[in-house]
Amino acid sequence: MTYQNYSVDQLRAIDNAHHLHPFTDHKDLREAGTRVITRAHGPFVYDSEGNEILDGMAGLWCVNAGYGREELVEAAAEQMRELPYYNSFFRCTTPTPSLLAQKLAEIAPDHINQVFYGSSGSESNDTALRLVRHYWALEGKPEKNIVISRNWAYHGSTIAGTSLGGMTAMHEQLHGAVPNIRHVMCPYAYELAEPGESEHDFGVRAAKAVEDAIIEAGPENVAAFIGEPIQGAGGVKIPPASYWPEIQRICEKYDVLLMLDEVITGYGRTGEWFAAQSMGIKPDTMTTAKGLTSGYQPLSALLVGDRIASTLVEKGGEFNHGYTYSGHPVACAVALKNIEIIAREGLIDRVRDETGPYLREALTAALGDHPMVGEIRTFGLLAAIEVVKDRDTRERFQPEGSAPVVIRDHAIANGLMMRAVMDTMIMSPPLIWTKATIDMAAERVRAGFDLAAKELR
Ligand code: PXG
Repeated sequence: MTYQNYSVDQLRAIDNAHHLHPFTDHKDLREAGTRVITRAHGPFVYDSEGNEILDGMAGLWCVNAGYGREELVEAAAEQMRELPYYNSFFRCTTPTPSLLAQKLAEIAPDHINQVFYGSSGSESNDTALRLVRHYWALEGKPEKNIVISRNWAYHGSTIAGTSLGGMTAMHEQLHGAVPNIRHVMCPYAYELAEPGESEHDFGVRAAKAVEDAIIEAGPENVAAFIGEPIQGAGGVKIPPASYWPEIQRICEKYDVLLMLDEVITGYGRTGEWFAAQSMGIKPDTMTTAKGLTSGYQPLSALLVGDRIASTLVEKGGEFNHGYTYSGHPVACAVALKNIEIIAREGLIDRVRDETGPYLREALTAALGDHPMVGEIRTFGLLAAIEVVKDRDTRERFQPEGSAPVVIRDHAIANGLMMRAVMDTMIMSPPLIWTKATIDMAAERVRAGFDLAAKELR
């Protein structure tokens, strides 16, 4: 490795001098310095000090098949030798994006059979937004172009992704969002359900907020609703079971397209290939990325349902949109191999039948009685723990979001990588975790909470 000629201190200094990191306070980072991750294997990452850290976030919600997969390395190397790049513009294609599209059509819900590629979730959400508006224009209804989204949604960091998303701090720096995108409440029962309101009723009420927004805008003006099946970056907000079927019903009632953002939930995380299958819904578009290649290559795939695809094909006319790396042959080769591995090793069934339920049991056993835990929720291999100062009143520590950072730092020091989102601790581990890995993680989270409790009291 080229970097092995440098000491860790030199690498830190170089990073500090030249590297602007994403979602970072650059003044802070210059003072605090960075943790240098140098290698990884299986469920572990290793830092420059040689610490072994269990990766509870699968990188950034993406390394579904775990680290150190030689087969993925080989798939990339083989493709690079044969054909490192060619475009899929101007009536050209290359073999791997075609074969991957066929595979994706096979594992996606039946009514989804077409794929448009990008290199990131943000890019594919841009594609999705353009595509639904283009669809309605082709259908002779160009005025049907408003998209309803939700507070706390994360749909990426490009201008379209930020505009679709519902993160106020990101909107504040946007200085002009993409027009005609509206936001409604998200189905976050822990904070938004009324006292005494059942999960079911809350889910129906949260879906009704979408219907109200459609009616207010006029259904003839609304192109689509977009949502993450489970809000990830917003704090693993798992909707009540009543929510998605209601959303589906409402979209059908007003002829509004359903755009599902499966960037985090796709490729096994919820115990099915896609959360659409877990929730039993039929989206018109599904944005996928991350777990598609287990993060070994940057690649995203917008999965497009038959309704939109058939209009594109029947009406014709160029869709003026695409990226240099749409259908990158190397990224697609890695994705094909990654999907083969996930299927061959039965990782998805394991999440659904074994590790998903066990993650919930283990976290509940480790933390269910902890004075700083307000709620534990999981779905497949996604987990959230609400951090409170008082379990009964649900009072939070002040300032907002301060306590989880303390827990996170202790968890990392104890060998578990976790993330803090406001007042919620979250986990999204690789699908290769076993019951033994989960036990190890649960013990380390508990240690993180205990040490934080001592520090905060
Ligand atoms: N949609 C969803 C649901 C995502 O989670 C994107 C789109 C954008 O994907 P790209 O590949 O453009 O980043 C994401 C990405 C976090 C965090 O802090 C989450 C994401 C990205 C960066 C940080 O949890 N999710």
